[in-house]
Amino acid sequence: MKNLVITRMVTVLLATALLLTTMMGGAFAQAQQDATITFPLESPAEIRIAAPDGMVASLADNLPLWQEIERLTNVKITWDVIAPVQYVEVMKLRIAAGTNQLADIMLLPNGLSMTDLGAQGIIVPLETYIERNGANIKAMYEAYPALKPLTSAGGHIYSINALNESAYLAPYCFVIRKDWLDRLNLSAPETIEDWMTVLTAFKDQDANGNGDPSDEIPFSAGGHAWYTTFWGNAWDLHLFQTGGYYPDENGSMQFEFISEKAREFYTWLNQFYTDGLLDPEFMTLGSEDKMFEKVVLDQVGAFMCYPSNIPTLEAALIANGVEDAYILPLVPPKGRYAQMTEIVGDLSVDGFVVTSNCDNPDLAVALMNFLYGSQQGEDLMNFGVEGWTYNKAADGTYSFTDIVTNDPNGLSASEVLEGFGCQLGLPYVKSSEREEVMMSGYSERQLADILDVTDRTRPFAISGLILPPQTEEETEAISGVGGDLMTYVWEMTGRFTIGSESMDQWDTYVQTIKDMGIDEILKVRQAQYDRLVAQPAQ
Ligand SMILES: [Ca+2]
Repeated sequence: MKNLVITRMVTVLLATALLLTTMMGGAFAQAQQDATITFPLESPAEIRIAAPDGMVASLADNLPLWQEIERLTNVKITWDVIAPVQYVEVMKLRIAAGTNQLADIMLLPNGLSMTDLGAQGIIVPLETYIERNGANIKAMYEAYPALKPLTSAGGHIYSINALNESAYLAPYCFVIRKDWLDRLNLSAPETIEDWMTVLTAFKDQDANGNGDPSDEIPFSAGGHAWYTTFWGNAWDLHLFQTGGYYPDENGSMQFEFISEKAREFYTWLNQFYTDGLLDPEFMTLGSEDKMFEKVVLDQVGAFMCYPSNIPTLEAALIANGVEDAYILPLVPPKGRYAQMTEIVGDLSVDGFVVTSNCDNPDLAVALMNFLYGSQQGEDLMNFGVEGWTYNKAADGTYSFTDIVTNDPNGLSASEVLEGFGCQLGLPYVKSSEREEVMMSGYSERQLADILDVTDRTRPFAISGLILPPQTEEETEAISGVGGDLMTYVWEMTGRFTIGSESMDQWDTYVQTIKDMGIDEILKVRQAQYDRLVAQPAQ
């Protein structure tokens, strides 16, 4: 929320600066003023947007929020929506077929390069339009320093990406059964050693109190070797959200999956597994949902989840007869090298671009600017239509109406809002306020625990690193290199964990990854990272 305050101040300053420029300049400033767009437009205009469709309702069905946005802007929106699972494939075909059928604005299909599309003239550079009609967008560059490099390629800005202001709220974390701790007279673990002690007690004793001391799974994780890398944060490893490409203290890019700290971490994880603390099914469960099934059967002592999962899981446990079920979210454990947690980044990797088929890019940018950073736009995209889906009190506090919180078909509040058109269609800023209001259905204890873990985790939380796009040359340089590198990494780290490959083979594993061309990939990652920290001038 602090970001937002700064953002709004910057917005005002930028708006003032633009106004002064306009007032002082001559003919050039006059031309700029002509292109400056204010909503509602005096005469109606049209914009066509290609985007993944909503899951609850289709944007093509004239959803209430978008009717309101059309009314406020006098811009008629034509939707070119595609089911999310097909979006990338369909859009790739359309782009290959030529630009003359493309929508004015589209979500850049994942896997297509902004650099390539820009070089081919399929998407247009946005910086001059942002200069004229993007005061809010520019303010976001100040508030989120990694945003501009992420959305730039070849010296141009090409995309406007969603932002997550609530990234630090209720972060993904370790959780533990507080009622199991209480039954065994243990305190919540704070260090990796504490965790080993507590989980060993869960394994050896009747922690769930059903009379059988051998039916407890001390720690479970859902379905892939990736999940267990969350523990790696305590070894100062950035494997979980960042994927292992991370700079060392000198800014030199490393592949942490082959580092000495990774060797120590996997030696520990193997011990953790051999000691019977890790669910032997952790790699074969198939999905996190399967793990949750074990959790609600009162079999699992600790696991990882979003704190927002806790109320549902506790309710299911209680329904299964565990009346005192209490799942406590915890701050990241202190390890030998770090106390740290990588959270989902506050920047969305996929952005909206303007195509060369758009005959009014000023309007396209102005529309995104309106929804992106203005208070009105943020309220619309997060809360819907005032007086209908939400109310805002004089002191600025939000509350959802019954339509949102009490859906007759049992939809969750998020689902109802999505059905109105919220957080769909164009880039938006995911608001912390909305997430906080969403928690109003939690019990007092659940809410207190979640806010407490949010506050106490904040000093240890770092955002997953997202690198700016590769250039054409970079893509070419590593095409064909390390194609199945991650497949190999997951296979081997899984084997090291369960002991089907001895840790004695670590050096061979590292050498194989070198042979696969990791150094060439690191050269490219280094250049990308250098662009991220260099902060190109406005
Ligand atoms: Ca038991």
